[in-house]
Amino acid sequence: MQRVFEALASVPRRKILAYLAHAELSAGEIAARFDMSKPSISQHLSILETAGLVSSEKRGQFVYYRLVPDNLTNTLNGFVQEVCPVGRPLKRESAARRDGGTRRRAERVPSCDHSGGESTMGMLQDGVWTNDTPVAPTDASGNFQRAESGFRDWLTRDGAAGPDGQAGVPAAADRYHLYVSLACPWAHRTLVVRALKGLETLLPVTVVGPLMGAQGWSFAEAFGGTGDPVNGVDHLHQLYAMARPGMTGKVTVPVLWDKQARGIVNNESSEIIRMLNTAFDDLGAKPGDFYPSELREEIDAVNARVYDTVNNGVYRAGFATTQDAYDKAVHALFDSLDWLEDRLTGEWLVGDRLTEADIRLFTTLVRFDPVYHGHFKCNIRRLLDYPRLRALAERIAALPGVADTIDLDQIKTHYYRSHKDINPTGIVPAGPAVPF
Ligand SMILES: N[C@@H](CCC(=O)N[C@@H](CS)C(=O)NCC(=O)O)C(=O)O
Repeated sequence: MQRVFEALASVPRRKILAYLAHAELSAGEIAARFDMSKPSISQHLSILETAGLVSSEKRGQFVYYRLVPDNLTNTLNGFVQEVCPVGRPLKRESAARRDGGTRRRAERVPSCDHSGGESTMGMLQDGVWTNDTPVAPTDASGNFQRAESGFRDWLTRDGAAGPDGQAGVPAAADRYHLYVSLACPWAHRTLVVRALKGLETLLPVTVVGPLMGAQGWSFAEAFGGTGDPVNGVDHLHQLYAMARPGMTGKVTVPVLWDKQARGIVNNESSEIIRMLNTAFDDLGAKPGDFYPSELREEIDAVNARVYDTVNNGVYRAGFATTQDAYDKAVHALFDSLDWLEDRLTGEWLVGDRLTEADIRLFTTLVRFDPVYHGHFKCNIRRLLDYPRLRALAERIAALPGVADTIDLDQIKTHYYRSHKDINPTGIVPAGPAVPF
């Protein structure tokens, strides 16, 4: 598919859209109509055909091409979203066309519309990628609603069941793989624990590009991804469809992938970090317990408030679609930040050691001033206005391997360019300076 994007990237967009509008033409006719050389149009069409986007039929001495609209629409949506620098997701619209003097029913063709409107994003529906669900689903009162993660098996040292009886799979070298986005705060948690536990070799990582385009997260190197050496797919949704054919649901990072079973073990970050805390301990993981039994009750209590009002709270503020929903979210967020600042009398949030409570807060703090303060309107105060929280974030960033998990470019690019409904121009701000 990457070849298709590369080929398409070299074709003026109006010509690609013109392909769409002419459902059945010979290469020669297309070339003549759009002022392109026949070899170059044939080359594009044959790439599109290899990718299953057009079919061809030889009639007499001519080859006629017919587009496969669903596949092509998906691909072009991805193309325009990811390649056009300020492109919006394609909107379907009608276009009447004349063919051989007979007015025929219009093809539904996408157009590249930079004029504003609501961003949409995708999910799998009965195993098929669709991209017309809202970026941030809200309830009737304008409150952002986060979907539940759908894969909840548990990685343990020996394959025993998880803490609440979840199906267990045994830790092993060279069996599991982590799929992440460097932009995503939830995925970032898993990278921090992976670094602290020294799991770089035991648990390799694949990184999606920062833009969540019309095909969702992409591995394509052209869009900042690392490629997918494990499954060779271009988009994360293909992995989900492979893991659970016919599934309906969101396609999110992080993903803990089982290479042996060719399936997803778990896609819930709070659970993945808990697994990584101990699962590889017999296989050479570094010492370190970030969920010690004597502190669990307190960690759980801090996590619950931080998740609701801080980690997810910034999204609730940023994706609110009513003033009331925003007001509630933003005040709850800053009440919690004030509360955290007050309770941070020592180095760490719970007890006198680093725990997952700190790690879970950390990935939100890193993004706070560069993204949430402006993009999500969380601007009552900045992280820099909270000396203890800032010091906590800097303390964690200074732990071995953690600085390498922070990529501010990808973080800013992702948020400011993927959420076109709240930042329609896609412009990424230059500042502010942050200590990470
Ligand atoms: N509860 C999940 C949330 C993960 C999540 O929402 N990830 C975002 C990126 S920051 C995502 O992949 N979103 C894609 C989508 O919503 O379609 C977790 O903590 O692992």
